[in-house]
Amino acid sequence: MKLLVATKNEKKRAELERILAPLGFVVVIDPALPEVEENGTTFEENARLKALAGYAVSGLPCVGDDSGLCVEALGGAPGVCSARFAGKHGNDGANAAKLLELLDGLPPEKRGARFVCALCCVFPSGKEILLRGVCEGAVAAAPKGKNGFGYDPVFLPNEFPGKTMAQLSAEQKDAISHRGRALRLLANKLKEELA
Ligand code: ITT
Repeated sequence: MKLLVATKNEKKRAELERILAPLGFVVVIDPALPEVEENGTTFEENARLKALAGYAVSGLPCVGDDSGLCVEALGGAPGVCSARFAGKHGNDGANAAKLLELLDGLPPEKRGARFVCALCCVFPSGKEILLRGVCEGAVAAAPKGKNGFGYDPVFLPNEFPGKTMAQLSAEQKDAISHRGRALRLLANKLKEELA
């Protein structure tokens, strides 16, 4: 099944593709994808806006991904503002530095956080699937690791004690990440639909 992924984030697109391809999906991108104003207040609303915009330009079944980091000590921030936390959209280094500064001095037990990924898939029939995946963990004291993107160098997933997400291989990240979990749920739903 052909699926358009409605993202302008290259690293996110690569993750979507490397998880969906082995599940049997042909991932396509559309260079004409418009810039979507992410004015929803939830990850789900924004994922849906992206999926609808992608479908509108391509006519293909389309997946939108809205994701981010929710930090307990910050009341869930940066949340849907994760990409622009420090001002400029997509400045990963500045976003992570701002987060570490805000949590400076907080002990490990007060640094709880979760990555969230909402996916919305829209179909030419008008049908929509909406779901989310979560990865629980904590914010590290300092950045470590070179893999991944965004907040990966400052996020310690519960499944790999003492390691940041950026110290994991792509396979290790996909097995436990918010995006990996959400995509596997989506793949199962799509297979049920098509059965
Ligand atoms: P599109 O809207 O074009 O898909 P974007 O980067 O603007 O790309 P989002 O609005 O969903 O995407 O923001 C996601 C931000 O959340 C991203 O910039 C990272 O800072 C963070 N994020 C999401 N998934 C992440 C992951 O797997 N690892 C680290 N940070 C992640």
